[in-house]
Amino acid sequence: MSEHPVNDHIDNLLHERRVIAPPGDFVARARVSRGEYDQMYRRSLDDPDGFWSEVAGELAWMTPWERVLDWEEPHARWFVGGQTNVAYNALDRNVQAGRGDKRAIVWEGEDGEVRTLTYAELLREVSRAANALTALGVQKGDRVTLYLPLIPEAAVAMLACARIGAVHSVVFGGFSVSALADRITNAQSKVLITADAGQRRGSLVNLKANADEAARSAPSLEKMLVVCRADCGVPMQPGRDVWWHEALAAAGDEHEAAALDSEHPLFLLYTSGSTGQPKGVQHTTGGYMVGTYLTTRTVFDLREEDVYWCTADVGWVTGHSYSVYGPLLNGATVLMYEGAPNHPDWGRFWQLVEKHRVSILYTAPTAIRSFMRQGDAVPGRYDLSSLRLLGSVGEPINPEAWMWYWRVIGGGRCPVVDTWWQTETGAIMLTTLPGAHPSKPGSAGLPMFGVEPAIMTHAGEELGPDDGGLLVIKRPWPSMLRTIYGDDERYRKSYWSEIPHVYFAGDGARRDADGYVTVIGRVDDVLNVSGHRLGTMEIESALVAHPSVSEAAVVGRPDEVKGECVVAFVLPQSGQQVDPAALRAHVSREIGALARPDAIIVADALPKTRSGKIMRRFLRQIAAGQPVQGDTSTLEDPSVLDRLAATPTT
Ligand code: 6R9
Repeated sequence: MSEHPVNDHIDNLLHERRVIAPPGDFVARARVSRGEYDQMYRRSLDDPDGFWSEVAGELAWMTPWERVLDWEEPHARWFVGGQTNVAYNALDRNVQAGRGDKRAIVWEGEDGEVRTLTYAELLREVSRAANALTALGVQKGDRVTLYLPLIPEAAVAMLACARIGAVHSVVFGGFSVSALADRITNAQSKVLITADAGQRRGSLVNLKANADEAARSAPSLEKMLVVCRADCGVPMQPGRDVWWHEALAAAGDEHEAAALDSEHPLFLLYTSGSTGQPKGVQHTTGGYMVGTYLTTRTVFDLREEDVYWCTADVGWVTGHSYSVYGPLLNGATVLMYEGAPNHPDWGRFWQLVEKHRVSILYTAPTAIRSFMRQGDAVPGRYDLSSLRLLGSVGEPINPEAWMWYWRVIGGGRCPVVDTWWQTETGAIMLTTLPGAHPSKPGSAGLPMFGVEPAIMTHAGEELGPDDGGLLVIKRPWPSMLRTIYGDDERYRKSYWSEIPHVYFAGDGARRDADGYVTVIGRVDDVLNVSGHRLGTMEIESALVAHPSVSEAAVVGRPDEVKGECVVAFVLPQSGQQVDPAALRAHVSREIGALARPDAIIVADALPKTRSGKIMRRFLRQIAAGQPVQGDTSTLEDPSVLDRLAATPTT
C-alpha cells in the first residue's frame, strides 16, 4: 500500500460547515423517519437475525432459509439453506402484485427513439432470453459475458442469466478488446452477449468488431449472441454467432425461474485494484437481492408513482444495483438513456427529466461538475418540477457541486443523498435518508442498516471524531462480495488482512461527532477518474507494452471536472522517441478511453529509493505542479525531482 495523501482538491470539505435540513414534506411522509432510522439501525446491529429476516421475508423464497448468517471470517453465507431467484422477485412477483401493466423500463436512445417495456412484457422477454440461453447450452453456474450498449437488452440479458442461474459478467462497452478478452478468459465464459454496435455522440461504437477480435484471444468462448442495435451489417461467423432476435423468436415466452441457493453466484464484476490484474468481484443471490432491495426503497424513498433514473451504465456496479436490480425488485419505473450527457447539447439530461417526468435522479459528481460549468441557464430552460430527490455516487462530491445540484437542479426542494459504496459492497453503505437526516454537503453521512463502520489507523486502533484514518466495516453485511473469482487468497489479502478482523475498504475517511462519515478518497494505487476506478498498475503495464516505453509511473492529478485525471511519467526505450499522441491511442486501445493519460511527461529517470521503489508521492506533487515536499533523503538520486519538475508536459 502506498502513502496516498488526502486529496487536496477536496480539502475544502474539511472546512465545510453547512447543514441542510430535510424538506418538510419529506419529513411528513418519510418512508423512514429519524426515530425509525435510529430504532431500525439499532436493531440491525443488536438483532441482525430478526432485522434481516423481516426484510428478506418481504421477498419471495422457494425454500425458506434455516439460518440468517454463517460467518467464518472472511467468508459469509447469508440466508443459509434458502432458495430464491432474483429475476423471479424482480418480475414474476411484481406481475403477481398487479404491476403487469406498469412500465418497468422506459428507454430512450440518443436519437430520441423511445422503447417501453411493462413488467409483463419484460417478464416475457426475459423468459424468452432464458429459454434461448438454455437452448445455446448455457447451464446453471456457467459464466456469460455481456458487452452491450445501455439498451433494454442489457437488463434482459442480466435477468435472463439470473433466471437460469448463469453468472453474468458485464464488461463496460467502452472497454477495449484486450480488456474484454482478459475478462472473458478470467471468467472462462463460453458465451458472449454483444451487439452489432452502440451509439455515442452520433457515431457507432463497433462492439461486434471488438468482440470478434477479443474472441481470437479468448479460447473459452464458444458462442456469441448478437443484438441487432444499429443494423450496420456486421459479419456473423457461422456456427458461433447467433442473432439475439432470431434466438428469442425461436424460444417460448414462458419460463420457470430456477430455485437457486441463496449463496449461488449471481454475477462477477471486474474492478481495478492495486495490481495490474482486475479482480472479478463475486456477488451471490440472496444477500445481494435483499441489500439492493432495501437500500433502493429506503435511500430513494421509492413510491409507486416515481419515475426513477440512475444514469450509470450497466458496465459499472451502480448500473447493476441501481439501474437494474434494486429498482426492479421494488417494482419501480426505470428510465434508461443510451447516449452522452452532452449530445446534442448540455441540456440533454434536463430534457429527458422534463419529457419523462423523472422524479428521482441518481448521478455522479463528475457529471454534476460538468453541468455546473455550463452555467445555470441550460437547466433553467427545462421544467424540472417533477424531480423530488437527487442522489450522488462514485466519488467524493465537493460542497460547491453539492450546493449547485441542490439549488439549480433540485430547486432547493429536493433532498440530495450522497451515497458511499463500492463494487465490493454491492449496495449503498453510507448515506443520509431523505426524510430523516439533515445533509452536510460533502459528507456521505450515516451507516445504512446493518453496516458498522469505523475509522482506524493502520494498526487497527479506532479513531475518534474528526480524526482522519482508514474506513473499515466491522461486520459482514448481506450484499458484501463473497470472494474474488478464482482467487480467494486475493480476497483475503485485499479486504481482510490489511487490518485484522475488519473489512478494509481502501478509502480514507473521517467521522464527525454526529457520526457523519466524510470519505476523502482512495488510499491505494487506485485512481478515481470521473467516478470510475482505474488501477495505476494497469495503465503502467499498458504503457510499457508500447515499444517506445521502457518504464512508466502513473499518478492521479486533481481535476476540476473528472475529480482525478491520469498523469503518466514515461522513460523512452533507448534510441526511441516517445510520441504522446500514439501513446494515448495505445492506452485507449489496451484498456479503454477512460484510461487515456491527460498528461505525459517524458523523463530520463524516475524518483526511486535505493531499493528501487518508485516514490509516487513526489510524482503526485510534480504532476499537480506543487513544490516537492517531504523527505527526499531515501532517494537514490534526489536531483531527478528537479529535472522532472522542469520537464514540459505533453
Ligand atoms: C459505487 C461505486 C468505489 C470507490 C470507493 C470510493 C469512491 C464511491 C463515493 C465515493 C466518496 C461517495 N466513492 N462513492 N467516495 N463519496 N459517495 O462507485 O463503486 O466503482 O467500485 O468505486 O468510489 O473511493 O472506494 P466503485
